[in-house]
Amino acid sequence: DLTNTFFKPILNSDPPIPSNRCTKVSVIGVGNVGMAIAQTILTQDIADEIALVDSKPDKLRGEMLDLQHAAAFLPRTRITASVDYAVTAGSDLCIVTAGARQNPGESRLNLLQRNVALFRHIIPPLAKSSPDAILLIVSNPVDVLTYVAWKLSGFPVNRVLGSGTNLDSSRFRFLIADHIDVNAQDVQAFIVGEHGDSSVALWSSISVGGIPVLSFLEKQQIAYEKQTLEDIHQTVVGSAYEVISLKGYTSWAIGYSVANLAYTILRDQRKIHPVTVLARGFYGIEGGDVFLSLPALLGRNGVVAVTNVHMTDEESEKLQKSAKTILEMQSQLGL
Ligand code: 6V0
Repeated sequence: DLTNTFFKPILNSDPPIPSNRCTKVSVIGVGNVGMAIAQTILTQDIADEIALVDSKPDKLRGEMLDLQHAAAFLPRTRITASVDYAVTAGSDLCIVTAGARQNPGESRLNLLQRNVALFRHIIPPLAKSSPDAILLIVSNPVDVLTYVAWKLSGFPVNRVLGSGTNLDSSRFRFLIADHIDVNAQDVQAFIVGEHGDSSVALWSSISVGGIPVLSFLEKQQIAYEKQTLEDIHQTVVGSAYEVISLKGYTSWAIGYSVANLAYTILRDQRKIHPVTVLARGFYGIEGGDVFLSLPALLGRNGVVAVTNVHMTDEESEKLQKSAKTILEMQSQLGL
């Protein structure tokens, strides 16, 4: 073989260590979002292999080749692709971004039902090929589809999560950081609940460089308008709509946001991210197996725990309302 033609083994060396323990990530759906995630993961050097799956074979092969051609500039990563789920076998992390797009005038419920039908074709073969993997759902509506993926995979609840409000929280941190002209990484702020219109901004727990913002302002008797806070949250809620109306889709921020989750999970960073998890029993959320975003501790086992962050009565009431909105949608699926 070519390796032995090019290289002579050094004398008296140990036999090669079997290289069968590699970190493998699969990305299902190679649209704008799937490819932004795949390419960001590539630059972070967290996977030895990335497997791509899509239902369109030409698009899939084109995307695979285009990434492979960047090999000279990137950490060594094997990139494979197929319409067959066998290519995903033995994955540590499976990221699902496949989804139908909303047709003009189509209701969200109708779109959801079409995506549930897609998930029936995607999740069972994915779970079968990688029975020990962590499933990370990105397709929208992400909260309900994470529930659907949990049901269809039969996986334990720690190994099924959704990207949820991780992106909304990053938009929120950016806007606050911009407002006070500080690095967004120094702003600790969570948006929880539904990834979408009923999301909840946890103003009471925002801190900048360790300083709790609202109580600081109150102590200094600095007046702030509640409306200013509400406006920032509304800008976050409108962000996706704005980007989609301007460029047709969102990609870079969701790419970084999901690659960041992949890093925390695969490198066992035990960092706290607001992501979609089974929320029943937390913060007074009752009434069924509802999935929505809460600040969760993530590591190599997936979801390790949910953080006991302080919420005001108003915030936890809003969160419970958000849970009801999602449960209503879920109850119409008959799963
Ligand atoms: P896109 O560019 O239309 O890509 C979707 C891809 O899925 C296409 O390449 C399709 O061929 C593929 N696909 C469709 N059906 C199947 C199937 N059965 N098996 C395999 N592949 C299939 O969409 P885009 O990439 O822009 O968005 C993908 C999903 O991510 C959508 O549901 C978005 O709403 C969702 N997003 C979620 C975000 C979040 O924060 N959770 C953020 C942005 C987008």
